[in-house]
Amino acid sequence: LHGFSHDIHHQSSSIVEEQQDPFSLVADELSLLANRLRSMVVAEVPKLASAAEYLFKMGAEGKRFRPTVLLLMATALNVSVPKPYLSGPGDVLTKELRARQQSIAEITEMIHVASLLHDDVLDDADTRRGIGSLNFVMGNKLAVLAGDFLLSRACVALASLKNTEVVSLLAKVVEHLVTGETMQMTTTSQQRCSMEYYMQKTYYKTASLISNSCKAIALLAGQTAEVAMLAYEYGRNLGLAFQLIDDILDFTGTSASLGKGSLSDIRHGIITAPMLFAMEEFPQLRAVVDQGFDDPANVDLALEYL
Ligand code: GRG
Repeated sequence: LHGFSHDIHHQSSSIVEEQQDPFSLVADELSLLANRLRSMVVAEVPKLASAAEYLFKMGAEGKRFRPTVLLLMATALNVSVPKPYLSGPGDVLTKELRARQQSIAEITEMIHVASLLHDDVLDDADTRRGIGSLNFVMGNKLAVLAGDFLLSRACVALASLKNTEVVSLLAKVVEHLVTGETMQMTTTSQQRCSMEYYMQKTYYKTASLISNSCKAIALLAGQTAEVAMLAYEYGRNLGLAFQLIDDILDFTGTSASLGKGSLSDIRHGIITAPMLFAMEEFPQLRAVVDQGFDDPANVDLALEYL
């Protein structure tokens, strides 16, 4: 993100000079997004309504990394919106365009939160974003239904953009999330210890949402297929890097900094990048990994190699 804000610096130095932090560059739009999400997920049935309210509770909103990247991507790409697209009253069209891109940021966050809800059920997690996870507070059944509800609201918002390419891009991401999660759940010992498998799974689980939503921002801006592909590549690499750092933080972070318990991957038997790199250096770690991590003593043993 800092690299990204550096690029913007060249285009619009005044914005960055005032506020160096990339998140604060879009602070107003992030609070608009928070309000919009709250109003978009109001449900008819009281139980579902209170689940939705809990999800977008103030102070437990997560980092909003994806919306921030998308809004900054929009700022970068709208600078050079092709002229034919802007023919007519430029200001109105630019505002409309920005609103459509804000909608992509909202849809992306809704898909992300839906995936977190289902993930916490699958992992039986008790904490998320520094508070009790929805499954912990309201039960697995409601957490699954709240995830489905959010996905439905995301689909409705997506359809209203009336852009079939963007709809199919983001609809496909849901399949990718499910694919990545399934790949993670059903590995053979060989796959668990393969960097190639890890990267493929990580693309599906984390990078696909970021890359395809970045591409959607470019497409809405009327950019060429080439620029849209570059936006996709940027998002893909950023998403992979984000997950690598997330994997490291699982080993180095604290409950307070992570908003959930640390060492959760290894305790769930998930082999992430730090362990894969350690295995390259210490081949004897493979035998420890193969024993699984049901026994906490084995977790401690593996940690000695990291
Ligand atoms: C129902 C859409 C849907 C999917 C079901 C469970 C599942 C399939 C997919 C799980 C995908 C998943 C949880 C990937 C991890 C992505 C990730 C790095 C999450 C953490 O993101 P942060 O750190 O979280 O941005 P905050 O809370 O800050 O938003």
